[in-house]
Amino acid sequence: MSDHRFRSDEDGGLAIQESKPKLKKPRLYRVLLLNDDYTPMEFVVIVLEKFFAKPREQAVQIMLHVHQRGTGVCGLYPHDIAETKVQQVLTFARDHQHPLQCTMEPE
Ligand code: TYC
Repeated sequence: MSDHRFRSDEDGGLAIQESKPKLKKPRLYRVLLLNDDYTPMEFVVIVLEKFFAKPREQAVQIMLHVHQRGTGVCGLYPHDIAETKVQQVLTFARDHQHPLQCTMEPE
């Protein structure tokens, strides 16, 4: 019946482990803005629009939240993207002589 010389799944005795599709969800990090007494409100709104793609209304809300509560979330990102955003904000603030601080923390 089934002639072993012509078996189509012949593997020479090797066990083949099928690999599972294994794209894991990345851990996310919150990027935070910190309040200070000197950075102009308008500058913070521009930061939220420019680096976090927030529409103006939402940018104003987040800015006011930070102003009133001390800190606020700009967005959730994988580690390397969060790190880049933090650096972009710090560089932009320093370039404009504002003391605005930005940091990240695990979700
Ligand atoms: N507190 C600042 C002011 O009164 C405004 C401000 C808001 C600064 C948010 C930083 O992350 C910040 N001009």
